[in-house]
Amino acid sequence: MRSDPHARPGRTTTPATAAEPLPWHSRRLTAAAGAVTAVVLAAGATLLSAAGPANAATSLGSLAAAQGGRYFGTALTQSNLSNSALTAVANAQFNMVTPGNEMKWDTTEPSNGSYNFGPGDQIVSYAQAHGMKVRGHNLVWQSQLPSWVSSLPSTQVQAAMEAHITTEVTHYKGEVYSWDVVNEPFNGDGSYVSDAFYNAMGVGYIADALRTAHAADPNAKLYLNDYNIEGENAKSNAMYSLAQSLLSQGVPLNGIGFESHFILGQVPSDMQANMQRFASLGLDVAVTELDDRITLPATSANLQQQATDFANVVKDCLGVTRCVGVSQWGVGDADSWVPGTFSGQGAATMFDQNYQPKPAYTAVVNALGGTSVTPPPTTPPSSAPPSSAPPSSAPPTSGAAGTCSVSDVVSAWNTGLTEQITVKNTGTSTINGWKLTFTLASGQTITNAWNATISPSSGSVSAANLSYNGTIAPGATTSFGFQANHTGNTAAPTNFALNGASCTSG
Ligand code: G2I
Repeated sequence: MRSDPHARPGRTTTPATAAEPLPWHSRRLTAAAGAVTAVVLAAGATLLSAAGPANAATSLGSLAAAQGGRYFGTALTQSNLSNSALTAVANAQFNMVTPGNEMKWDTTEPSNGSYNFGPGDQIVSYAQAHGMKVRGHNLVWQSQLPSWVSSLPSTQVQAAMEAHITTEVTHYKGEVYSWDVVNEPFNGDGSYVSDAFYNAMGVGYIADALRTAHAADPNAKLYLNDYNIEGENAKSNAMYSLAQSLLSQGVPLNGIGFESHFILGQVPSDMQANMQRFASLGLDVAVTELDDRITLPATSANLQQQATDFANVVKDCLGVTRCVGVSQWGVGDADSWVPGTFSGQGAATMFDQNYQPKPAYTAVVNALGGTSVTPPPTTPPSSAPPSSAPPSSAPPTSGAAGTCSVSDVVSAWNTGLTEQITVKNTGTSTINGWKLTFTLASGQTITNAWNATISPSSGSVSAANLSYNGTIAPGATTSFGFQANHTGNTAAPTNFALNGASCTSG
């Protein structure tokens, strides 16, 4: 692979200073009104405690989905799947997966005509089991290309490329949302990389690759993907000219991937405008491999700048109607390619070495529709019913036994967890105003909640409805959730009772 992928001119940004607003860990997050279907988060997060670093509870994927059906993704490798701390965050946060290496040519066709889809299949199965879609990455690239391809006589390269594309795209037909059909075709000056494909076929290899992929899976979105094309420069101009040319020839090109491997403080200020010019051609655009590398050790000012950078990228995407989503390259700093490639640099993702959210995570949540509110409240919002007693409007029958069932889903990582609780009214009367009491496992302390006001933060707690979700019709459900710190016990709560009556589980 190339030794220096990703230096670029920077966005004009003001370095973070001591005059910045309150640090991220003392802010309260309130999710904006989102999609009604979003289970993890719909509206109205209420903070109980401002303490602790893990108070930014929400799902990036759900927030992105509420922003016009966008996604928020991550790269995952095969070895990532056995790291439970990593997968807890991946499952809780992301709804799109890009295989980090498992669909590349050196894995999928290590020798001519001999295919190996096992590693890629594992990623696809994992994604499907967790409700995530898959970006196929990638079909044609000069890197991670087995030597048998570059050793072929040039007269045989086209057939090898077409066979590879047809076989791989057919294998994953219907299972991937999109393909990076050609990856990183340009040099920094906008000239074409002189790889086996270009040398054998000239620039026509790109159209041929796209047509071959389209024939194998007409429903997959077909992308060209590259780095250092996020701002307007010689390389992005070359990509733009190529896209125009391909579209004018009727070549099946659906989108452009902007890898977005940034250097701290150097997100181009014209990124949105640059993505928009591609979108205006009728193409989708996506941020495909976002990270933002810092010279180590990272200072708190660095992390604040990184938060600004990440938020700017997300806002740039949201500003372009055809920007379909954002993917980070790796779940956390421990999984990033950066330290292994750029000596002395790292801390490039939204989650630290222990998968705790960094300021960039909170900034992205906010950019996706959350708001920061300070200071945290000392009393429940006036719109919520009092937490000390059932609301007076609750009918007496709602206290009868057997009128509720409760299901819950826990996603835990090393020191934190999120819990999603769904309450069903199994009775015959409408519930108007509810309070669900339950017992938290020992060592768990709630730091943040959504769709309910919860107090106290540990032990026996009460979750009360907010102004908009107090009514549960017979047979209907309502959901709320919280994030908590734990000291090792990640068990689900027990002793659920709704308005004083025990609930069954289910
Ligand atoms: O370089 C960062 C990314 C730039 N855009 C295209 C992406 O596909 C690329 O991903 C990285 C992977 O994250 C690395 O994991 O691509 C690298 C190779 O170009 C990957 O590194 C390779 C190592 O170089 C190999 O030594 C190693 O055998 O990963 C291989 C599998 O672990």
